[in-house]
Amino acid sequence: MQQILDQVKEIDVQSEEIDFQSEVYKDAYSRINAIVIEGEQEAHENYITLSQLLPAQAEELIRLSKMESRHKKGFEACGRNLKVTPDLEFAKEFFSGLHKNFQTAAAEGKIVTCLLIQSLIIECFAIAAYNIYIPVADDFARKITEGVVKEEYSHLNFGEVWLQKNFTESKAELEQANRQNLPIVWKMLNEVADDAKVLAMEKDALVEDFMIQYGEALSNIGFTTRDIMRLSAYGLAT
Ligand code: Y39
Ligand code: FE
Ligand code: FE
Ligand code: FE
Repeated sequence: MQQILDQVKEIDVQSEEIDFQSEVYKDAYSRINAIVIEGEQEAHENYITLSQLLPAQAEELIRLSKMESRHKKGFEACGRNLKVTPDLEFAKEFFSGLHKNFQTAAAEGKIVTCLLIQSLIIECFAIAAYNIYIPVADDFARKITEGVVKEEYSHLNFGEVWLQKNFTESKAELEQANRQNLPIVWKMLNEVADDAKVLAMEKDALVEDFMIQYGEALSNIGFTTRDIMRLSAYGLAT
């Protein structure tokens, strides 16, 4: 218990020491905030696309897509609160690899690949980033992010449940989609590492949290520990 209290205190001190109004903080925030806003926008669109690919679950998927637009509004407010203008052009470029792969998969009716990209990879990336951000966020953004991350777990759960039910038929496509898309995630993490560091978010912590979330998701779907080791580190060469 004392250990937990010390940890909480340490986190508190850490976020008190950050100057949220410094130019260097606001500059880094203009990109990270944009990434999150663009990510939420694309997630919104991706769940609408998934609702067309999975008409039996359209109602639930539309519900998820609406949550994503609320998340976007929340993060826009975080940027306004710090008087930061998000660099949305940078963010579009940042997501272009996963975006293109999702679009192509959707056009080919590859539901498994779409679910892997949005509901596993992007949701795990979001959960890792939001969990690492919460202790070092300004008070306004912390409250918003705490509300958002709870919902991201339910989006991840949607993908896990569907892929677990259809595991046998999906396995080969999951392997292939993982090989195609996981290296893109490591590249994205490298691209954002310096800006994240300015916000007091360490790259190692982001990688670790992502691997934990993603590994747990793969396990829930039905992969063996051996498969998970191989899949979750694919393309990671730091
Ligand atoms: O499902 C979702 O809501 C995910 C789209 C949102 C993307 C979040 C992307 C977070 C990456 C931030 C990297 C900061 C270090
Ligand atoms: Fe979201
Ligand atoms: Fe999100
Ligand atoms: Fe989400």
